[in-house]
Amino acid sequence: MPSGRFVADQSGKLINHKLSTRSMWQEQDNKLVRDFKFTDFQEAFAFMTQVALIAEKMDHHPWWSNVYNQVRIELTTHDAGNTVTEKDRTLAKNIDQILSRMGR
Ligand code: H2B
Repeated sequence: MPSGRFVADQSGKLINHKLSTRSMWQEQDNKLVRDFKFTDFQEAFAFMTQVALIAEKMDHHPWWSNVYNQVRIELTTHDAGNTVTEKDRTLAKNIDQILSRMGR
Protein backbone atom coordinates (compact mmCIF):
# COMPACT_ATOMS: atom_id res chain seq x y z
CA MET A 1 0.00 0.00 0.00
CA PRO A 2 1.72 3.19 -1.10
CA SER A 3 1.92 6.05 1.37
CA GLY A 4 0.92 9.58 0.54
CA ARG A 5 -2.35 10.87 -0.80
CA PHE A 6 -3.49 10.47 -4.34
CA VAL A 7 -3.85 13.50 -6.54
CA ALA A 8 -4.57 14.00 -10.23
CA ASP A 9 -1.72 14.98 -12.50
CA GLN A 10 -2.13 17.34 -15.47
CA SER A 11 -3.72 14.64 -17.63
CA GLY A 12 -6.14 13.67 -14.85
CA LYS A 13 -4.36 10.41 -14.02
CA LEU A 14 -4.19 9.57 -10.33
CA ILE A 15 -0.67 9.65 -8.96
CA ASN A 16 0.82 9.22 -5.51
CA HIS A 17 1.53 12.70 -4.24
CA LYS A 18 4.49 11.75 -2.05
CA LEU A 19 6.19 9.79 -4.80
CA SER A 20 5.48 12.39 -7.43
CA THR A 21 7.06 15.15 -5.38
CA ARG A 22 10.01 13.02 -4.28
CA SER A 23 11.23 12.64 -7.85
CA MET A 24 11.32 15.81 -9.88
CA TRP A 25 12.36 14.16 -13.09
CA GLN A 26 10.18 14.93 -16.09
CA GLU A 27 9.90 12.62 -19.05
CA GLN A 28 9.92 14.72 -22.20
CA ASP A 29 11.02 14.02 -25.80
CA ASN A 30 12.27 10.52 -24.89
CA LYS A 31 14.48 11.91 -22.14
CA LEU A 32 14.39 12.10 -18.34
CA VAL A 33 15.07 15.72 -17.50
CA ARG A 34 15.75 17.45 -14.20
CA ASP A 35 17.02 20.89 -13.29
CA PHE A 36 19.12 21.42 -10.17
CA LYS A 37 20.04 24.62 -8.38
CA PHE A 38 22.80 24.83 -5.80
CA THR A 39 24.21 27.50 -3.52
CA ASP A 40 27.24 28.18 -5.69
CA PHE A 41 29.52 26.70 -8.34
CA GLN A 42 31.53 24.73 -5.79
CA GLU A 43 28.45 22.83 -4.62
CA ALA A 44 27.21 22.30 -8.18
CA PHE A 45 30.56 20.91 -9.27
CA ALA A 46 30.85 18.67 -6.20
CA PHE A 47 27.47 17.21 -7.21
CA MET A 48 28.60 16.76 -10.81
CA THR A 49 31.79 15.02 -9.69
CA GLN A 50 29.77 12.45 -7.76
CA VAL A 51 27.38 11.95 -10.67
CA ALA A 52 30.35 11.48 -13.02
CA LEU A 53 31.76 8.70 -10.82
CA ILE A 54 28.50 6.75 -10.66
CA ALA A 55 27.86 7.31 -14.39
CA GLU A 56 31.27 5.90 -15.25
CA LYS A 57 30.65 2.89 -12.99
CA MET A 58 27.31 2.28 -14.73
CA ASP A 59 28.79 2.95 -18.16
CA HIS A 60 25.81 5.24 -18.62
CA HIS A 61 26.49 8.91 -19.10
CA PRO A 62 24.36 12.01 -18.76
CA TRP A 63 23.97 14.85 -21.18
CA TRP A 64 24.29 17.86 -18.95
CA SER A 65 24.92 21.57 -18.82
CA ASN A 66 26.20 23.75 -16.03
CA VAL A 67 26.28 27.48 -15.51
CA TYR A 68 27.51 28.66 -12.10
CA ASN A 69 25.09 27.07 -9.59
CA GLN A 70 22.69 25.56 -12.13
CA VAL A 71 22.85 22.04 -13.54
CA ARG A 72 20.51 20.48 -16.09
CA ILE A 73 20.66 16.74 -16.67
CA GLU A 74 19.01 14.87 -19.52
CA LEU A 75 19.08 11.06 -19.56
CA THR A 76 18.42 8.91 -22.60
CA THR A 77 19.83 5.64 -23.91
CA HIS A 78 21.58 6.09 -27.25
CA ASP A 79 22.09 2.34 -27.52
CA ALA A 80 18.31 1.91 -27.48
CA GLY A 81 17.65 4.47 -30.21
CA ASN A 82 17.44 7.44 -27.84
CA THR A 83 14.65 6.14 -25.66
CA VAL A 84 14.22 6.15 -21.88
CA THR A 85 15.23 2.75 -20.47
CA GLU A 86 15.75 1.20 -17.03
CA LYS A 87 19.37 2.41 -17.19
CA ASP A 88 18.14 6.00 -17.26
CA ARG A 89 15.69 5.39 -14.42
CA THR A 90 18.38 3.70 -12.32
CA LEU A 91 20.85 6.53 -12.92
CA ALA A 92 18.14 9.07 -12.06
CA LYS A 93 17.53 7.28 -8.74
CA ASN A 94 21.26 7.23 -8.02
CA ILE A 95 21.47 10.95 -8.76
CA ASP A 96 18.56 11.58 -6.37
CA GLN A 97 20.47 9.66 -3.69
CA ILE A 98 23.59 11.75 -4.22
CA LEU A 99 21.44 14.83 -3.83
CA SER A 100 19.83 13.67 -0.60
CA ARG A 101 23.21 12.67 0.82
CA MET A 102 24.24 16.27 0.16
CA GLY A 103 21.28 17.29 2.33
CA ARG A 104 19.23 18.55 -0.63
N1 H2B B 1 25.26 6.62 -22.02
C1 H2B B 1 24.01 6.86 -22.36
N2 H2B B 1 23.33 7.85 -21.76
N3 H2B B 1 23.39 6.10 -23.26
C2 H2B B 1 24.00 5.09 -23.87
O1 H2B B 1 23.41 4.40 -24.72
C3 H2B B 1 25.36 4.82 -23.52
C4 H2B B 1 25.96 5.66 -22.58
N4 H2B B 1 26.02 3.83 -24.05
N5 H2B B 1 27.25 5.47 -22.25
C5 H2B B 1 27.31 3.42 -23.62
C6 H2B B 1 28.09 4.52 -22.95
C7 H2B B 1 28.01 2.82 -24.82
O2 H2B B 1 28.18 3.77 -25.84
C8 H2B B 1 29.35 2.22 -24.49
C9 H2B B 1 30.04 1.70 -25.72
O3 H2B B 1 29.15 1.21 -23.56
